[in-house]
Amino acid sequence: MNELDTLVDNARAAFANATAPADLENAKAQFLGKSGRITELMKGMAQLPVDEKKSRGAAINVAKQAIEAALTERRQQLADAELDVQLRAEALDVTLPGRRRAGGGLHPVARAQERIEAIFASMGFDVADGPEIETDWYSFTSLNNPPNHPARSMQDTFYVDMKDEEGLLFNLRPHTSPMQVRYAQAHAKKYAGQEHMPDIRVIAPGRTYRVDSDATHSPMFHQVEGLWIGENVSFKDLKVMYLDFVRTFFETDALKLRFRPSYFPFTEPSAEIDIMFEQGPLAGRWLEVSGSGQVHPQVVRNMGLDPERYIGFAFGSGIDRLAMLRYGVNDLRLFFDGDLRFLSQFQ
Ligand code: 2NM
Repeated sequence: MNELDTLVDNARAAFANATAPADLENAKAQFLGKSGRITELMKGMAQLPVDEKKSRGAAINVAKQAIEAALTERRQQLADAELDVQLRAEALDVTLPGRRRAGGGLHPVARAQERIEAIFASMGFDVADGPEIETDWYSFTSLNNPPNHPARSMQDTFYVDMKDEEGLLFNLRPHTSPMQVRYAQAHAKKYAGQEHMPDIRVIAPGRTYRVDSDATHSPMFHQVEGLWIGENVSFKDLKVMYLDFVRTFFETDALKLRFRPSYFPFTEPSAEIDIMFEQGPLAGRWLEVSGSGQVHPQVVRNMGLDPERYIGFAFGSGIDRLAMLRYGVNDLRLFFDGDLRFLSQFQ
């Protein structure tokens, strides 16, 4: 092998050894640079006799072109390899499953409340919403609670360290009745002096508070109270309306309802409402689902209405309890522990 072939082979080997572009450019300088091997060979031609110059020059040029071609090829290889590394690093696997945002959903008690609101709205009831921090008058006095009635005591009601105009502490409402009284007052005022007043038909759903905590009582719970007052509203209307409500809520007609005598300061007479499923896991047992009664004349008066002319009924049910019966939940505390393994089952 002649000297020029060896030089080309050496250049190819040096280029192949270069694994980074900077190495390759250094290797290039050794062969093609100003003081590289090819340049030196060109300079060496000066001493040659004229007739040898031509063939020697042509041979050096062939070697130079071969080295240049090898350089170009190696440059391309390195550039390709670099691009390959970059593409691998940025590769996306479009077949991977997407990262899904966990779906939110309504709390089972909120779902129950929405159902209750929709059912009563379809029966012509308005839905009223109001303050959770109440005055003594709205929570107790207006509802015919005697001043020393135990419902008022510190055992039962949460008080807020703030006094109202009468110098009495505000409370966290222990029932939603205050909202019924507020609604009825506004209604009475709106139609005062007019010959005809439309019936009051309203439900007041929402959060309520009592000092109580065990498997069936939570210090914060939910109530829905209903009120229907007019000139000729009776227990018969309550029974028809409430039976229709529970049959719609529980999605079954195989259900019986009974009234059981009871006592509340704000109603006279008063009754507990029990239901019995005729089918399903709860069948055959009377279940208490509501308190109710004919609104006490004093309460009607406190609403701004004449109890000689207007009469009606009210009821109060626990939304949490209705939700427990509907969804088959046996411990009230599950609703308020915030455990997603429990809550996500209702979505
Ligand atoms: C109950 C039971 C019986 C009730 C009474 C009133 C109002 F505002 F008319 F006085 N609202 N809700 C009532 C009656 C509530 O809950 C167990």
